Amino acid sequence: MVILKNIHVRPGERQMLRLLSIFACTVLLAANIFVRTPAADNAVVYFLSPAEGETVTNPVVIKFGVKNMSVAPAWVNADNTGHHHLLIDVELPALNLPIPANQQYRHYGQGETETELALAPGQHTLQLLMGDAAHIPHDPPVFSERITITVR
Ligand SMILES: [Cu+2]
Repeated sequence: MVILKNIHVRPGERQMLRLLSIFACTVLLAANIFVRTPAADNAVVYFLSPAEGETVTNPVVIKFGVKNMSVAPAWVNADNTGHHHLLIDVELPALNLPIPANQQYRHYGQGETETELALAPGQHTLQLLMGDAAHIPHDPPVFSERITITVR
């Protein structure tokens, strides 16, 4: 404090410091604004099918499995429940933000536990990630192994 008192701050710099502190507060707020839903430490999500390394044909039937957690539609907000997200040829997203929604990050917000997809021939990676009512991964996050399949 004594050191700060002795530093001479000109009016322009004072304005800059004020803006910087507002910016810092905004960043801190944004980081905490998404409250993550708790999940059981032993919650597991996995593929019932296809299997790692499997060669499949279109339409590809993908079945989602979950243990020690319940599947619920996106509008249900309860601890240790969530809905599936299928990640296709993409890395895990930020785990403290809503999961993106596009062709690579697919939401199963009705509480679906399987889907049928038409995938281009060749290799693809698939991964499951649970999300809560706000489509945010749980704390701790519940995601599957990333599997590689080949579509003929
Ligand atoms: Cu979602």
